[in-house]
Amino acid sequence: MLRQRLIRFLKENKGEYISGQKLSEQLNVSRTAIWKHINELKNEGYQIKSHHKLGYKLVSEPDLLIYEEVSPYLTTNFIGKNYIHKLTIDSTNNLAKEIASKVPDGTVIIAEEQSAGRGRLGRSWLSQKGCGIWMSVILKPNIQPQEAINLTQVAAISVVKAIEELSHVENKIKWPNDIIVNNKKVCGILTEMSSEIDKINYVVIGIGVNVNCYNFPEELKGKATSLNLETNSKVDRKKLTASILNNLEFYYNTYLQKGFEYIRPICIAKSITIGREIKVIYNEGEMVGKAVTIDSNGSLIVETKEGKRLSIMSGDVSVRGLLDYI
Ligand code: BTX
Repeated sequence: MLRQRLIRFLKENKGEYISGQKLSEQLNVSRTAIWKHINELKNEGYQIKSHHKLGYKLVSEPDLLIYEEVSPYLTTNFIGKNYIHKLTIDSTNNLAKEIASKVPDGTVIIAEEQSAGRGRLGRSWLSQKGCGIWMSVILKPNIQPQEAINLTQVAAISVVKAIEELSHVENKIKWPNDIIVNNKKVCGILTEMSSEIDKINYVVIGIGVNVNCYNFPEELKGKATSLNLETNSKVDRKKLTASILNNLEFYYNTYLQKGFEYIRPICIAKSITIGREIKVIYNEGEMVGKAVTIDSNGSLIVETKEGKRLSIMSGDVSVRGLLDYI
Protein backbone atom coordinates (compact mmCIF):
# COMPACT_ATOMS: atom_id res chain seq x y z
CA MET A 1 0.00 0.00 0.00
CA LEU A 2 1.37 3.40 -1.02
CA ARG A 3 0.40 5.11 2.21
CA GLN A 4 2.24 2.51 4.32
CA ARG A 5 5.33 2.63 2.12
CA LEU A 6 5.36 6.42 2.22
CA ILE A 7 5.15 6.48 6.03
CA ARG A 8 7.90 3.86 6.29
CA PHE A 9 10.12 5.88 3.98
CA LEU A 10 9.51 9.14 5.84
CA LYS A 11 10.23 7.40 9.16
CA GLU A 12 13.48 5.89 7.88
CA ASN A 13 14.57 9.43 6.97
CA LYS A 14 12.99 11.19 9.95
CA GLY A 15 14.42 14.67 10.53
CA GLU A 16 15.82 14.92 7.00
CA TYR A 17 14.31 16.41 3.88
CA ILE A 18 13.58 14.06 0.98
CA SER A 19 12.71 15.59 -2.34
CA GLY A 20 9.33 15.00 -3.94
CA GLN A 21 11.22 13.69 -6.97
CA LYS A 22 13.04 11.04 -4.93
CA LEU A 23 9.85 9.99 -3.16
CA SER A 24 8.01 9.66 -6.43
CA GLU A 25 10.84 7.56 -7.92
CA GLN A 26 11.20 5.33 -4.87
CA LEU A 27 7.49 4.73 -4.53
CA ASN A 28 6.81 4.69 -8.24
CA VAL A 29 3.95 7.20 -8.23
CA SER A 30 3.48 10.77 -9.43
CA ARG A 31 4.60 13.76 -7.37
CA THR A 32 0.95 14.84 -7.19
CA ALA A 33 0.03 11.53 -5.57
CA ILE A 34 2.82 12.03 -3.01
CA TRP A 35 1.62 15.57 -2.30
CA LYS A 36 -1.97 14.32 -1.79
CA HIS A 37 -0.88 11.61 0.65
CA ILE A 38 1.41 13.99 2.53
CA ASN A 39 -1.55 16.34 3.05
CA GLU A 40 -3.67 13.47 4.31
CA LEU A 41 -0.95 12.45 6.77
CA LYS A 42 -0.67 16.04 7.99
CA ASN A 43 -4.42 16.07 8.66
CA GLU A 44 -4.05 12.90 10.71
CA GLY A 45 -1.45 14.49 12.97
CA TYR A 46 1.86 13.68 11.27
CA GLN A 47 4.04 16.76 11.53
CA ILE A 48 5.67 17.07 8.13
CA LYS A 49 7.55 20.14 6.96
CA SER A 50 7.29 20.96 3.27
CA HIS A 51 9.94 23.00 1.47
CA HIS A 52 9.52 24.02 -2.17
CA LYS A 53 13.10 22.97 -3.07
CA LEU A 54 14.10 20.42 -0.41
CA GLY A 55 10.90 18.40 -0.32
CA TYR A 56 9.36 16.84 2.78
CA LYS A 57 10.68 16.22 6.30
CA LEU A 58 8.94 14.11 8.96
CA VAL A 59 9.20 15.88 12.30
CA SER A 60 6.92 13.76 14.47
CA GLU A 61 4.29 11.05 14.31
CA PRO A 62 0.89 11.24 16.01
CA ASP A 63 0.18 9.23 19.15
CA LEU A 64 -2.38 7.10 17.36
CA LEU A 65 -2.68 3.32 17.32
CA ILE A 66 -2.98 3.14 13.53
CA TYR A 67 -1.51 0.13 11.72
CA GLU A 68 1.47 2.06 10.34
CA GLU A 69 2.51 3.04 13.87
CA VAL A 70 1.95 -0.31 15.60
CA SER A 71 3.07 -2.73 12.87
CA PRO A 72 6.81 -1.93 13.07
CA TYR A 73 6.75 -3.62 16.51
CA LEU A 74 4.51 -6.54 15.53
CA THR A 75 6.11 -9.96 15.12
CA THR A 76 2.91 -11.95 14.67
CA ASN A 77 2.02 -14.29 11.83
CA PHE A 78 -1.73 -13.82 11.86
CA ILE A 79 -2.95 -11.68 14.76
CA GLY A 80 -3.24 -8.07 13.60
CA LYS A 81 -2.59 -8.80 9.93
CA ASN A 82 -6.10 -7.50 9.36
CA TYR A 83 -6.21 -4.36 11.51
CA ILE A 84 -9.09 -1.91 11.78
CA HIS A 85 -8.50 1.42 13.52
CA LYS A 86 -11.24 3.85 14.54
CA LEU A 87 -10.88 7.26 16.13
CA THR A 88 -14.12 6.72 17.97
CA ILE A 89 -16.57 3.84 18.28
CA ASP A 90 -19.29 2.65 20.66
CA SER A 91 -17.46 -0.57 21.56
CA THR A 92 -14.76 -2.47 19.67
CA ASN A 93 -16.40 -5.71 20.85
CA ASN A 94 -19.67 -4.66 19.17
CA LEU A 95 -18.01 -4.07 15.81
CA ALA A 96 -15.96 -7.27 16.21
CA LYS A 97 -19.13 -9.32 16.70
CA GLU A 98 -20.81 -7.64 13.72
CA ILE A 99 -18.02 -8.48 11.29
CA ALA A 100 -16.50 -11.61 12.85
CA SER A 101 -17.96 -14.08 10.38
CA LYS A 102 -16.68 -12.10 7.39
CA VAL A 103 -13.10 -11.32 8.45
CA PRO A 104 -9.99 -13.47 8.88
CA ASP A 105 -8.88 -15.15 12.10
CA GLY A 106 -6.75 -12.74 14.13
CA THR A 107 -8.48 -9.56 12.98
CA VAL A 108 -7.88 -6.68 15.40
CA ILE A 109 -10.24 -3.77 15.97
CA ILE A 110 -8.80 -0.90 17.95
CA ALA A 111 -10.12 2.55 18.85
CA GLU A 112 -8.79 5.75 20.37
CA GLU A 113 -11.99 6.12 22.37
CA GLN A 114 -15.16 4.18 23.11
CA SER A 115 -18.45 5.91 23.82
CA ALA A 116 -20.08 2.77 25.22
CA GLY A 117 -17.22 0.51 26.31
CA ARG A 118 -18.56 -2.63 27.96
CA GLY A 119 -17.47 -4.69 30.94
CA ARG A 120 -18.98 -7.99 32.03
CA LEU A 121 -22.57 -8.48 33.18
CA GLY A 122 -23.82 -5.27 31.59
CA ARG A 123 -21.28 -3.09 33.38
CA SER A 124 -19.61 -0.23 31.56
CA TRP A 125 -15.93 0.33 30.81
CA LEU A 126 -14.56 3.86 30.79
CA SER A 127 -12.47 4.31 27.63
CA GLN A 128 -11.21 7.88 27.44
CA LYS A 129 -9.73 9.36 24.29
CA GLY A 130 -6.13 8.62 23.35
CA CYS A 131 -4.93 7.42 26.75
CA GLY A 132 -5.58 3.69 26.70
CA ILE A 133 -5.66 0.60 24.55
CA TRP A 134 -9.22 -0.35 23.71
CA MET A 135 -9.14 -3.31 21.34
CA SER A 136 -10.81 -6.55 20.33
CA VAL A 137 -9.21 -9.58 18.75
CA ILE A 138 -11.30 -12.01 16.72
CA LEU A 139 -10.20 -15.63 17.05
CA LYS A 140 -11.62 -18.75 15.44
CA PRO A 141 -10.18 -21.64 17.44
CA ASN A 142 -10.93 -25.25 16.75
CA ILE A 143 -11.75 -26.09 20.36
CA GLN A 144 -14.90 -27.03 22.24
CA PRO A 145 -17.13 -24.09 23.28
CA GLN A 146 -16.71 -24.92 26.98
CA GLU A 147 -12.93 -24.50 26.62
CA ALA A 148 -13.25 -20.93 25.34
CA ILE A 149 -13.20 -19.73 28.91
CA ASN A 150 -9.46 -20.52 28.92
CA LEU A 151 -8.89 -17.86 26.30
CA THR A 152 -9.54 -15.15 28.89
CA GLN A 153 -6.61 -16.59 30.84
CA VAL A 154 -4.48 -16.75 27.71
CA ALA A 155 -5.23 -13.06 27.11
CA ALA A 156 -4.62 -12.15 30.76
CA ILE A 157 -1.12 -13.66 30.86
CA SER A 158 -0.33 -11.98 27.54
CA VAL A 159 -1.23 -8.57 28.98
CA VAL A 160 0.75 -9.28 32.17
CA LYS A 161 3.86 -10.22 30.17
CA ALA A 162 3.52 -7.18 27.90
CA ILE A 163 3.15 -4.81 30.86
CA GLU A 164 6.20 -6.39 32.50
CA GLU A 165 8.20 -5.91 29.30
CA LEU A 166 7.23 -2.29 28.68
CA SER A 167 6.40 -0.87 32.07
CA HIS A 168 8.47 -3.05 34.43
CA VAL A 169 5.77 -2.85 37.08
CA GLU A 170 4.49 -5.85 39.00
CA ASN A 171 1.01 -6.69 37.79
CA LYS A 172 -1.20 -9.65 38.59
CA ILE A 173 -4.39 -11.32 37.46
CA LYS A 174 -7.53 -11.16 39.51
CA TRP A 175 -9.12 -14.35 38.23
CA PRO A 176 -10.40 -14.51 35.61
CA ASN A 177 -10.28 -11.18 33.78
CA ASP A 178 -8.76 -8.20 35.57
CA ILE A 179 -5.16 -7.06 35.73
CA ILE A 180 -4.18 -5.39 38.97
CA VAL A 181 -1.32 -3.03 39.80
CA ASN A 182 -0.90 -1.87 43.39
CA ASN A 183 -4.34 -3.19 44.30
CA LYS A 184 -6.13 -1.26 41.55
CA LYS A 185 -7.50 -2.27 38.18
CA VAL A 186 -5.34 -1.33 35.21
CA CYS A 187 -6.92 -3.64 32.65
CA GLY A 188 -10.11 -5.61 32.08
CA ILE A 189 -10.83 -8.39 29.61
CA LEU A 190 -14.23 -9.19 28.14
CA THR A 191 -14.47 -12.46 26.21
CA GLU A 192 -17.57 -13.06 24.11
CA MET A 193 -18.38 -15.99 21.87
CA SER A 194 -20.70 -17.26 19.16
CA SER A 195 -20.95 -21.03 18.95
CA GLU A 196 -22.97 -24.11 18.00
CA ILE A 197 -23.28 -26.94 20.52
CA ASP A 198 -19.92 -28.42 19.62
CA LYS A 199 -18.27 -25.79 17.43
CA ILE A 200 -17.06 -22.26 17.97
CA ASN A 201 -17.91 -19.77 15.23
CA TYR A 202 -15.74 -17.06 16.76
CA VAL A 203 -14.46 -15.65 20.01
CA VAL A 204 -13.98 -11.94 20.59
CA ILE A 205 -11.40 -11.01 23.19
CA GLY A 206 -11.89 -7.41 24.29
CA ILE A 207 -8.94 -5.89 26.11
CA GLY A 208 -8.99 -2.50 27.80
CA VAL A 209 -5.78 -1.12 29.31
CA ASN A 210 -5.47 2.21 31.11
CA VAL A 211 -2.06 3.27 29.83
CA ASN A 212 -1.59 7.04 30.15
CA CYS A 213 -4.97 7.93 31.70
CA TYR A 214 -5.01 10.38 34.60
CA ASN A 215 -8.55 11.53 35.20
CA PHE A 216 -10.80 8.89 36.65
CA PRO A 217 -14.28 9.90 37.80
CA GLU A 218 -15.04 9.89 41.50
CA GLU A 219 -16.73 6.47 41.44
CA LEU A 220 -13.62 4.82 39.99
CA LYS A 221 -11.04 6.53 42.18
CA GLY A 222 -9.64 3.95 44.57
CA LYS A 223 -10.52 1.16 42.10
CA ALA A 224 -8.97 2.14 38.78
CA THR A 225 -5.45 3.18 37.89
CA SER A 226 -3.18 3.52 34.87
CA LEU A 227 0.37 2.41 34.12
CA ASN A 228 1.44 6.04 33.96
CA LEU A 229 -0.04 6.84 37.37
CA GLU A 230 1.67 3.83 38.96
CA THR A 231 5.10 4.27 37.37
CA ASN A 232 5.22 8.05 36.97
CA SER A 233 6.30 7.65 33.40
CA LYS A 234 4.51 7.70 30.07
CA VAL A 235 4.22 4.29 28.43
CA ASP A 236 4.42 3.91 24.65
CA ARG A 237 0.92 2.75 23.65
CA LYS A 238 2.13 1.58 20.23
CA LYS A 239 4.80 -0.73 21.63
CA LEU A 240 2.46 -1.98 24.36
CA THR A 241 -0.30 -2.76 21.83
CA ALA A 242 2.15 -4.71 19.68
CA SER A 243 3.60 -6.53 22.67
CA ILE A 244 0.14 -7.61 23.87
CA LEU A 245 -0.63 -8.96 20.39
CA ASN A 246 2.79 -10.66 20.08
CA ASN A 247 2.36 -12.34 23.45
CA LEU A 248 -1.26 -13.21 22.65
CA GLU A 249 -0.29 -15.04 19.49
CA PHE A 250 2.50 -16.89 21.30
CA TYR A 251 0.39 -18.04 24.27
CA TYR A 252 -2.67 -18.73 22.09
CA ASN A 253 -0.60 -21.01 19.85
CA THR A 254 0.95 -22.68 22.90
CA TYR A 255 -2.50 -23.25 24.35
CA LEU A 256 -3.89 -24.68 21.10
CA GLN A 257 -0.91 -26.94 20.49
CA LYS A 258 -0.10 -28.10 24.01
CA GLY A 259 -3.20 -27.46 26.10
CA PHE A 260 -4.02 -25.37 29.15
CA GLU A 261 -1.59 -27.42 31.28
CA TYR A 262 1.29 -25.55 29.62
CA ILE A 263 0.09 -22.10 30.54
CA ARG A 264 -1.40 -23.06 33.91
CA PRO A 265 1.84 -22.48 35.88
CA ILE A 266 1.99 -18.89 34.58
CA CYS A 267 -1.67 -18.31 35.44
CA ILE A 268 -0.96 -19.53 38.98
CA ALA A 269 2.29 -17.60 39.39
CA LYS A 270 0.65 -14.38 38.19
CA SER A 271 -2.56 -14.77 40.19
CA ILE A 272 -3.44 -12.28 42.90
CA THR A 273 -6.47 -14.39 43.81
CA ILE A 274 -4.87 -17.65 44.90
CA GLY A 275 -4.25 -17.94 48.63
CA ARG A 276 -6.77 -15.24 49.48
CA GLU A 277 -10.31 -15.18 50.78
CA ILE A 278 -12.79 -14.60 48.00
CA LYS A 279 -16.47 -14.08 47.51
CA VAL A 280 -18.10 -15.65 44.47
CA ILE A 281 -21.41 -14.25 43.28
CA TYR A 282 -23.70 -16.62 41.40
CA ASN A 283 -27.18 -16.12 40.04
CA GLU A 284 -28.53 -17.95 43.08
CA GLY A 285 -26.48 -16.24 45.77
CA GLU A 286 -22.94 -15.91 47.03
CA MET A 287 -20.27 -18.09 48.58
CA VAL A 288 -17.16 -17.24 50.60
CA GLY A 289 -14.04 -19.38 50.66
CA LYS A 290 -10.30 -19.49 50.06
CA ALA A 291 -8.97 -19.64 46.50
CA VAL A 292 -6.59 -22.61 46.49
CA THR A 293 -5.42 -23.07 42.92
CA ILE A 294 -6.35 -23.13 39.24
CA ASP A 295 -6.92 -26.68 38.00
CA SER A 296 -5.98 -28.30 34.72
CA ASN A 297 -9.20 -27.08 33.08
CA GLY A 298 -8.62 -23.48 34.11
CA SER A 299 -11.25 -23.57 36.87
CA LEU A 300 -10.64 -21.77 40.13
CA ILE A 301 -10.62 -24.19 43.07
CA VAL A 302 -12.17 -22.72 46.20
CA GLU A 303 -12.19 -24.26 49.68
CA THR A 304 -15.11 -23.37 51.93
CA LYS A 305 -14.83 -22.94 55.73
CA GLU A 306 -16.25 -26.45 56.07
CA GLY A 307 -13.37 -27.80 54.01
CA LYS A 308 -15.45 -28.51 50.92
CA ARG A 309 -13.66 -27.93 47.60
CA LEU A 310 -15.57 -26.34 44.75
CA SER A 311 -14.52 -25.73 41.19
CA ILE A 312 -15.60 -22.47 39.57
CA MET A 313 -15.54 -22.10 35.81
CA SER A 314 -16.83 -18.53 35.69
CA GLY A 315 -18.53 -16.07 37.96
CA ASP A 316 -18.05 -12.73 39.56
CA VAL A 317 -15.21 -13.11 42.02
CA SER A 318 -14.22 -10.47 44.59
CA VAL A 319 -10.98 -10.78 46.51
CA ARG A 320 -11.01 -9.74 50.15
CA GLY A 321 -8.91 -6.62 50.69
CA LEU A 322 -8.89 -5.77 47.01
CA LEU A 323 -10.97 -3.15 45.17
CA ASP A 324 -14.47 -3.16 46.65
CA TYR A 325 -14.45 -6.30 48.82
CA ILE A 326 -13.66 -5.10 52.35
P1 BTX B 1 -15.67 -5.90 34.52
O1 BTX B 1 -17.16 -6.12 34.51
O2 BTX B 1 -14.84 -6.90 35.25
O3 BTX B 1 -15.31 -4.47 35.07
C1 BTX B 1 -16.18 -3.37 34.92
C2 BTX B 1 -16.08 -2.52 36.16
O4 BTX B 1 -14.75 -1.99 36.26
C3 BTX B 1 -17.01 -1.32 36.15
O5 BTX B 1 -18.25 -1.62 36.74
C4 BTX B 1 -16.23 -0.28 36.94
O6 BTX B 1 -16.41 -0.48 38.34
C5 BTX B 1 -14.78 -0.62 36.65
N1 BTX B 1 -14.25 0.17 35.52
C6 BTX B 1 -14.89 0.77 34.49
N2 BTX B 1 -14.04 1.35 33.64
C7 BTX B 1 -12.80 1.13 34.14
C8 BTX B 1 -11.50 1.46 33.72
N3 BTX B 1 -11.24 2.14 32.60
N4 BTX B 1 -10.47 1.07 34.51
C9 BTX B 1 -10.66 0.36 35.63
N5 BTX B 1 -11.85 0.02 36.08
C10 BTX B 1 -12.93 0.38 35.35
C11 BTX B 1 -13.96 -5.74 32.62
O7 BTX B 1 -15.27 -5.86 33.01
C12 BTX B 1 -13.85 -5.94 31.11
C13 BTX B 1 -13.54 -4.67 30.38
C14 BTX B 1 -13.26 -4.88 28.92
C15 BTX B 1 -13.05 -3.60 28.18
C16 BTX B 1 -12.64 -3.83 26.75
S1 BTX B 1 -12.11 -2.39 25.97
C17 BTX B 1 -12.19 -3.10 24.42
C18 BTX B 1 -13.40 -4.00 24.40
N6 BTX B 1 -14.59 -3.29 23.99
C19 BTX B 1 -15.49 -3.20 24.98
O8 BTX B 1 -16.60 -2.62 24.89
N7 BTX B 1 -15.03 -3.83 26.07
C20 BTX B 1 -13.73 -4.41 25.84
